[in-house]
Amino acid sequence: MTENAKYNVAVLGATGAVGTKILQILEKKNFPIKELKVLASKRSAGKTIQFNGNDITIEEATPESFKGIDIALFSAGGSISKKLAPEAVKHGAVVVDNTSAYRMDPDVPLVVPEVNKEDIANHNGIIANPNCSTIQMVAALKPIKDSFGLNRVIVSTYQAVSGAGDAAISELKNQTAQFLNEEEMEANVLPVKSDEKHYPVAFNALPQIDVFSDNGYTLEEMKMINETKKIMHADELAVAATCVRLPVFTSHAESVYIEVDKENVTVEEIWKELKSAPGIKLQDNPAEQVYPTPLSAADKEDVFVGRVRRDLDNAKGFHLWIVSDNLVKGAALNTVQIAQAAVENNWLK
Ligand code: NAP
Ligand code: 3JM
Repeated sequence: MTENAKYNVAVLGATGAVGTKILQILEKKNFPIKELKVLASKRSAGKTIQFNGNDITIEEATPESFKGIDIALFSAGGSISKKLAPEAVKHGAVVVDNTSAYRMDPDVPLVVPEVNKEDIANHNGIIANPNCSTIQMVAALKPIKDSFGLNRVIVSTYQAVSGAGDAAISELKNQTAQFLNEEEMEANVLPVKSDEKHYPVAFNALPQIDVFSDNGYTLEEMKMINETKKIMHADELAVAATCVRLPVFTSHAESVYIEVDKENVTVEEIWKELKSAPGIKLQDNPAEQVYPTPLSAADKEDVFVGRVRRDLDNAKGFHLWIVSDNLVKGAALNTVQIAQAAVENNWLK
């Protein structure tokens, strides 16, 4: 990095659940910004957003928005990324994309800096930020894989509504009030806004996140499966996922079963690796009821791991409970960390 270099940064989707967090984290990390452009839809154009104490006017995102931009952080949905990321790249920007639009493109690095930061160097203008559920899982599994090998992962998720945007957050609030007032709960957003049926999430658990694919898995489950193999450079790793939406506002939790390669690994050895891993905090003491929960992880930057225990039937099997704020490490923080790594290592080009 050139000493004291500053960059023109655009945030697309700046008014959304993810975009709002991205702006907070850029501020908190004192990202080297020369000029900041905040972009959203026509609906928001002309309104203002506060950044570092200044009012910044929101602009409608168009292909021309990216003229002179060095780094563009995208979180306005997959179709908008498909349309505007190539335009931003044409104008010379490096795009960090938070949607699923480019994640499995072989030409696009898919990065969790604690796991595969070096992949950023191979970008051709677009770097993809993984799905929130994938990020926290691979961050915790990386130190285990490095020390003991990893053959299989079976994960069940307990995901917060904020992963489905501001509309889903409002829906859980409204349904909760309706239920407590003994009114009928209205469901229009979850499990998937564009799908045929909608079910209340309040006081419920929905085993559908994103739409179904032909193999019986949802797209969210297929994202976890495919993205995990790509980020860990492990095509041979067996991964299965069941993704469930819960009436929780913030933080995804995951019950994860793993099979390591090495014989006779102990829980204490796994603890030791997790304790020294970047971005991971071990909270595991059953005797004192210590373990992470969605509320305890909310607004924190780390991925929290607890309940590490040996499987009772498979000597190479272990169970873990992994919790992290889905909008922080699961989305905005990881995006900003990718941009920071690109800047610090001179990987913007
Ligand atoms: P959200 O709260 O619904 O916000 C959507 C944002 O996109 C708003 O800023 C909205 O602007 C903007 N937008 C919508 N249509 C647009 C258009 N035609 N042109 C420009 N901007 C437009 O959703 P969110 O939860 O922040 O998620 C946004 C996207 O980020 C998702 O669709 C998903 O692809 C991605 N995401 C990724 C992760 C992850 O795990 N990495 C997690 C959650 C979401 P207005 O306010 O003007 O409508
Ligand atoms: C999280 O394209 C869209 O409408 C957004 C769908 C979406 C995604 C996605 O596929 O990009 C909503 C919430 C994600 C994600 O991170 O994969």
